[in-house]
Amino acid sequence: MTKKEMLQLKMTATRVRMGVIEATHAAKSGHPGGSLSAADALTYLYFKEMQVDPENPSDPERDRFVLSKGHAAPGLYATLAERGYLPVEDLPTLRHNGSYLEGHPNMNKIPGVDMSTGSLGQGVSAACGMALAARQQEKDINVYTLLGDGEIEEGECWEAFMFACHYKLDNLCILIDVNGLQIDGPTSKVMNSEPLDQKMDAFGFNTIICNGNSFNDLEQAFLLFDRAHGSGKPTCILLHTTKGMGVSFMENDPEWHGKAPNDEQYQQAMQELQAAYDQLGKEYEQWLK
Ligand SMILES: Cc1ncc(C[n+]2csc(CCOP(=O)(O)OP(=O)(O)O)c2C)c(N)n1
Ligand SMILES: [Mg+2]
Repeated sequence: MTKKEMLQLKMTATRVRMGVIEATHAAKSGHPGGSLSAADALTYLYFKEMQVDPENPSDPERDRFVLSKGHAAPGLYATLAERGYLPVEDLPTLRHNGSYLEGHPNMNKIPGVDMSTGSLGQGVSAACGMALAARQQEKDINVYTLLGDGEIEEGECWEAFMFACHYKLDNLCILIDVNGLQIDGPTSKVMNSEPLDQKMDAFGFNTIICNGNSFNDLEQAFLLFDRAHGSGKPTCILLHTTKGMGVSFMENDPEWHGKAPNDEQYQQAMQELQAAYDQLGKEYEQWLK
């Protein structure tokens, strides 16, 4: 990827993070931690990887995305807003009475949401069904789904993983946000899933480990997914990320899994993100010269 593209993606991901903070602060609830860890992957998916058109969100030929870790809804909504599916100004209506931006994604209300999720473990199963349907209809559709590393403590995920490999769904890309934390502590203490790469390999996946907060790494990982088409193997990308990424006091702290910033914390978070954005803007201008 060119330096210009890289800077643009970083700036977009920073605006996505600002959207997450705006939304959760206004809602006085919601899930910033896992939205921030996934912001780079969501940005890459919607701005580089997926064949989608915000002008035609229900195009039957579009690639599909299922946010299996549905609590990261603020991250998805902020990404959809940046991509033009919905107005950025609507983000602060998150979780308010009457708003279409519910605490977890509702496919019947939000343009660009392909599956309603929130009950952990279920989204990945729906994604498998979508990938199988696309294959049976001989359509060139990729299906992407994002899970959390706490979510995979749900047995249903492993049933879906078996299904994906049994049916050779090489148009399916399972992303797992390995941020090391779930709702109230480290996944290694609550229910250790490591060595995850070996487990996914053993199930039959084309398994890729990447830094999920690096656009260079993400580019390489999705290239390997592309190359796996025709192999009969579904892809699993293990995104090693930092929960709360981009807001210093939220990073690596399980407290920020499902808590909103108060007014003071909101100010600090926005200042940090604005400073990062301005810095990227300067680099971008220099590059243009
Ligand atoms: C079936 C089900 N059980 C419990 C919950 C409550 N819950 C919401 S998020 C979460 C922890 C998820 O951790 P992880 O998948 O690691 O998410 P991330 O770190 O990416 O935010 C739990 C237990 C739920 N949404 N669904
Ligand atoms: Mg996690």
